[in-house]
Amino acid sequence: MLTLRNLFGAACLLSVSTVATATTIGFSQVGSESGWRTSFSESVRQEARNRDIDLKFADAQQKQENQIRAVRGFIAQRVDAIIIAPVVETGWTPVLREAKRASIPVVIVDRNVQVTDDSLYLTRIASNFVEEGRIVARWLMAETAGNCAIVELQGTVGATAAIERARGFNEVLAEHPQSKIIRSQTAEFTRSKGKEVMETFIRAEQGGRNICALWAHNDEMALGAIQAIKEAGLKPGQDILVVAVDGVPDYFKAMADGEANATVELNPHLGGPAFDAIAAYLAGNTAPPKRIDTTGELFLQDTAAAEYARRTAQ
Ligand code: GZL
Repeated sequence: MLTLRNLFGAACLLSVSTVATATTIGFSQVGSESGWRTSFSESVRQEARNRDIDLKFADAQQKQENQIRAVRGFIAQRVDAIIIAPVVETGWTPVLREAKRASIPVVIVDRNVQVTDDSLYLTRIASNFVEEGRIVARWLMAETAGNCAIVELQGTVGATAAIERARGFNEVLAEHPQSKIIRSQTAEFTRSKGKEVMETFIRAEQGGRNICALWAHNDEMALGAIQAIKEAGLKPGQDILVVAVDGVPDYFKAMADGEANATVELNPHLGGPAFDAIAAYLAGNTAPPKRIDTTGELFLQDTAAAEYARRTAQ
């Protein structure tokens, strides 16, 4: 006979089993070096809350050793799955093998890992960084009739986004012999380093008068460089054209103010597709596509004010 006592006991058992089945996922994030990165992190956290996922978030402050330590910690905690946003491409094979030996699926998001055995991760969700570089370069070559002396602020050395954006940009530049990159240096994807390096470029290039355009591998570095251009008495977006990638709100504001010219949006909402791939795997679909593409589109000054309003209203 079903008594209230039995019913209560069954309810407790069910609630414990429900709690016990909540998915636990470890997320090793690069850091918080840019506006894009922080919006990416917030998007993943929100998506985890939406799905009742117990997210273990580890910020590596842009150091790979911190990421590897965090992933080993997730393995020791026996999480259900691991998401890695790798700061650089190399050095991942040993810890990915440890995750595989522990039968814990790993999803790579954003930048890539350089491994010979792609069974070490379930899938990679990311933009096509080479295409981002091509899109920006094509716009700049059209804007300058293929005749432009360019300074380049590179992203973090060894990061896929830096390697591949440069590859795509240079591929298009090679079609325009009147254009070339006259100075290039890493500014580590940060605003402060972007300002610092651009100041040295300006000093080295006749107070900036030799420079036709700045190509920055992300908006954050470009925003720092814009400050340096203004402090040198020049007009960013006019005296020196400014092009970048990410599509962060502050950069849309700069374009709306005429201080920057173009960017390619980088989708920060990578948590949903990552959680979907993990859920499918845990439900028995062990073969999601190896690569999920999230490449964004080009944005220019003509829509910047509306885009800024839309993105800051939310
Ligand atoms: C690219 C991503 C880059 C962003 C930067 O997908 O890895 O890292 O473009 C961030 O803003 O630092």
